[in-house]
Amino acid sequence: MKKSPLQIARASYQPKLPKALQGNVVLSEGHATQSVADQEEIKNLFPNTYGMPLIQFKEGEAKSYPAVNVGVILSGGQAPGGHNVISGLFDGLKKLNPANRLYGFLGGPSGLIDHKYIELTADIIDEYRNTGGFDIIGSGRTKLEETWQFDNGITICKELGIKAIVIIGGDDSNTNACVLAEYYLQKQCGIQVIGCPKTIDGDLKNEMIETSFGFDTACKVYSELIGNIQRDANSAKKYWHFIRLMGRSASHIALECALQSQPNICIISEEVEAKNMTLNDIVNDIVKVVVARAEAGLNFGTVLIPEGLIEFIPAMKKLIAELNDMLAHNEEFNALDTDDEKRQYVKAKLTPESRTVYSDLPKGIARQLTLDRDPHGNVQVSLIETEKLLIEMVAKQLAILKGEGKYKGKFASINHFFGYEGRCAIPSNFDADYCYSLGYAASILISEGKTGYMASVRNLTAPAAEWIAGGVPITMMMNMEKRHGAMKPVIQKALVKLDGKPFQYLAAHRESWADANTSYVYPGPIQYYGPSEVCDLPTRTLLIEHGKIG
Ligand code: FBP
Repeated sequence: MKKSPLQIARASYQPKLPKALQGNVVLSEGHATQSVADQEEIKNLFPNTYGMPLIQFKEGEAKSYPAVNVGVILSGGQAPGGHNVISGLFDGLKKLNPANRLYGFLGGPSGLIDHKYIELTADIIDEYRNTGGFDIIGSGRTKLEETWQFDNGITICKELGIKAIVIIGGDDSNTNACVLAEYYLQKQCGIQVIGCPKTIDGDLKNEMIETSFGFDTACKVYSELIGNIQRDANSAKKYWHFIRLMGRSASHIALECALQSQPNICIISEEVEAKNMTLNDIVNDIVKVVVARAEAGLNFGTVLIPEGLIEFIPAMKKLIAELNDMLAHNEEFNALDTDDEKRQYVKAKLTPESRTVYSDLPKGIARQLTLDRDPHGNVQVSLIETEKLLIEMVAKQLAILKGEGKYKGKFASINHFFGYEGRCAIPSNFDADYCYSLGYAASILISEGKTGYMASVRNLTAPAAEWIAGGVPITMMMNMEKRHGAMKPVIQKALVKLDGKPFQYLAAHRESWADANTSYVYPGPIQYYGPSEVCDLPTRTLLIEHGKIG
């Protein structure tokens, strides 16, 4: 396969490890832990994996470990650094015992269920060191939730002599990893399960997991693009750019990109919900900034919009819930021929409040809300082009103001959606090092016989040598939440905290970023070689959270 010069150079990059992982490692175990909430319920549901201690790795004496075979699974959306988790796991296992073997299940969790796998040898691993993507074994979104799936897993693990499975995934996949660990302990089948925190969305984080991997690289790629757009906007001075950013429900990506690039406006879904804002409130806020900048002769700007916004507008949330109930597997609706008939059908069945919201929406968006549905019959919120919706509504409002003589500017807009551009980027040094360390930590947890743990690496704003590696019991991160109508034990999803330092930083600065003294920052592309303060920099979210930026 032909490689770019950067790919060739990155193949020989040696990821940095925390000091405690560089030589021989011993475990230091803390006190018993408890779940973040709903302790009694979680304890009852996880009698074997509840309350286990936190684990920290320390430098120690050499120790010999019996050989183990291990299986690894990539689960869910791609995130930069996945290949380094696998190479760290491979190197760690080989160092602990050269007879250890690593198998990769193909295409995500379904590989375990359907017995599709390859053995990951040194030759294969070397091809993928420090590269983006999940293509070494592929990923998938099959959920490991049912006992027949777990039992299929036992069959293949027995066949291959696998004693441990590493699941690299987001909050849901790690929740399932914990359920699997508990099930295998109950069955006494001798298969350990270890999780690794992956997702560009940044919503798998808590006291012990400072960030999920991939968030750093993805945000740096999007911030570079936003910076480039801002430089263009500031040069041409004629367009307003509306930029939607991936990230599912949480606004961490939009917030981090705003902290890096200082756009004129950054909407945070969690704030919209907390302030009970309507779509019109959001539009009016944008209009105010557009008008004020136009008065200063600046008919350009940038607006960052988190992917999940629409779900956080309380009135929209209600409308979507009503549509989900009404349209899930609704044959009567599906039999209607024209868009107009469908629109009338929906209007007739909505509550008066939701009918008004629905009627006020631009027709294209209203149509999207009724057409694009997932296999459960729910609206696929991430497919809704909120950036276009906002542009249309802002333009309408500005036209009214123009008619009233309250706005004299020009509004020309361009819309963007950034997501796939960053999910498979070559991992930044931060993600390359962090992921390699996570994989390495997983290899030690396995060799020490642990199960139901997530590999953890903390103190991430310090140089890599000072990072603290260990394991966190997954039950510690759990609470009970309603999913598909029933209460389930799940890892608590981390949305943007409005009293958290990163949001507070945005809130304190956004007025000055919006006004006529354009304060854009142009982050530029990820740097892999050069001074450490440029190449090894963590996200601004982490730096602000750790008090490194005031
Ligand atoms: P996960 O890490 O939770 O799997 O999601 C990552 C993500 O990129 C989201 O930001 C986005 O909404 C979703 O995946 C897109 O999914 P798909 O890859 O199926 O298009």
